[in-house]
Amino acid sequence: MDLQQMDQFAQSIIFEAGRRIREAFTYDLKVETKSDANDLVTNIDRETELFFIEKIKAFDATHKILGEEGMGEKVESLDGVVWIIDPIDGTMNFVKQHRHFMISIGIFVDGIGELGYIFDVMREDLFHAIAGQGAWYNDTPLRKLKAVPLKEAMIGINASWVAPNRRVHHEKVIELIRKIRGTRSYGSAAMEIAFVVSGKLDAYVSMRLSPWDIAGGTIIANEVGAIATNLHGQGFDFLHADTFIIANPSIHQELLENYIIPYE
Ligand code: 2AM
Ligand code: CA
Ligand code: CA
Ligand code: CA
Repeated sequence: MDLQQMDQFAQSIIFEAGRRIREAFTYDLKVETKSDANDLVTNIDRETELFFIEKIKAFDATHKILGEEGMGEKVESLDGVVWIIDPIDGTMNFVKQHRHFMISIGIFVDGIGELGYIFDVMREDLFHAIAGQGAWYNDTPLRKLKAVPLKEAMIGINASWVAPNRRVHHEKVIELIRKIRGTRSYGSAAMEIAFVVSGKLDAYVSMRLSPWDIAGGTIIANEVGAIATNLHGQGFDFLHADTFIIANPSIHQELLENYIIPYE
């Protein structure tokens, strides 16, 4: 497996997909809802996923593709080469703000995350990693994360912890919010993960994410020493949805032990 060659190919189709998405703003987006009224998808999400599938299959027909919009084949294991793709992460931002949305891709070889990408489409900013070789923000290497005390931490979390079907002990989250420097909520899991691996956030927590939301980001995380697990401290399996936390290694355990405590 030539990772360098696959990395070049992946970067080329990511930049091309980005150009196509930016051009799409010149014609109408068709917006539909999925599981609920706030769960959006557009024709561009689907077209972008199809674009990736066609390009990847032409590159190597044995590669499998697991994408959010389900335009590829059914993927039931991580055997062989598997691309896990979110064609647009932050679809609500895409529709409403025309910015702050990402292409997120993780490439696994026999279950090992080897190449990870988070691409800010409007800024043309790429976060990427090659397992064992490092991670970069465009051409600049990303450093190993430096320790941060919890009271100085800035944490990405959205308001779902106060939702009626909340999954964590909310009084503990209130304690956490009082203790830390501040919270942020950007509406794109991939963007928040990109901020954690580059030290602009110290942790990001979500009550429910799918493999395509985090695949690229967790591969980048490994290279900078960020720790990504579910809220029980276990590794994500990349075939099912789960709770999620990624954090600076100096606060990951403290967050899970004392503040972000799931009901079951
Ligand atoms: P998406 O834009 O690709 O759907 C904020 O909503 C973040 O949570 C986004 O990264 C979004 O990804 C993700 N997300 C995961 N499941 C979602 C759902 N059911 N509805 C809305 N956003 C979801
Ligand atoms: Ca979605
Ligand atoms: Ca997503
Ligand atoms: Ca998406």
